[in-house]
Amino acid sequence: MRIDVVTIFPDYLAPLSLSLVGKARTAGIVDLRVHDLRDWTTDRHRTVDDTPFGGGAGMVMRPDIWGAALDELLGEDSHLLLPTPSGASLTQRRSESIAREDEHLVIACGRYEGIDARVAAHYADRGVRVSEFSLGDYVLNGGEVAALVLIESVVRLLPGVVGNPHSLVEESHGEAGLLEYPVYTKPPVWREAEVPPVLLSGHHGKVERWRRDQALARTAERRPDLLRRLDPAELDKKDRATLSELGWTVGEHGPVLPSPEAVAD
Ligand code: J9N
Repeated sequence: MRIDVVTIFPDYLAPLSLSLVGKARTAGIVDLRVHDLRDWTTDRHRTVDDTPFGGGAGMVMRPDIWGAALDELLGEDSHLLLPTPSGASLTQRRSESIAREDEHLVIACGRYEGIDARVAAHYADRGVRVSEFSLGDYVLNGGEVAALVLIESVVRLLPGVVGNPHSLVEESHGEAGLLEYPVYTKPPVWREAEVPPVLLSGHHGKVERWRRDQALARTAERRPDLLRRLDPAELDKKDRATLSELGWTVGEHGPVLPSPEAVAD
């Protein structure tokens, strides 16, 4: 995969030389290049922004500078990605489809006030695949951290990057739609806290059941939104018994928590 990142802060992307993404680069699995947007300016001050039409606080990034950069970097089969707090949140499913389908990503990191809206519209009109994405409902100063997150989440899914592909499916936000169960290692007692005895029992079936129950209980407690989205066909009798003990019932659309008002007295 080829990835081009355009930013006014190229040093912000320095961590992409480290760890797993750094290894994927040296292994030739990903060709990642970081560009300074100011290289496409033509004035003495290397200006990339201007005041907003209609007034208001802050500055807006100029379409002419972005146009010059993106005309040069986009090819026939590129996916233009724009981090913005107004985009839909990045999800594991989205990272998976990018890792599976895209040959070339161009990530345009704007500042918080944004890039002139005609830029995304222009490339979409020209037939470029354009996606605005967010990381969540909080404000960053610019798109650089969002670019780092997207790149790490996608690159780790490329064939040959993560040593054991098994660890890619057994994790939180994996296909089961549940949070991960808690994990433990040695020592078996640490500051008087014991590892749950079932994990030391050597009984594989009991361990699997315990982990599934922990995943269900954690998801119910921490992410009821995820629990409600589970496909009821994926829940067996034992899952339903566990959920019932947690106060949930499984309806035709998935698990539901009966509201107190709905209970007859
Ligand atoms: N989730 C999120 C993205 C952002 C951005 S992208 C560019 C500026 C700010 N803030 N929050």
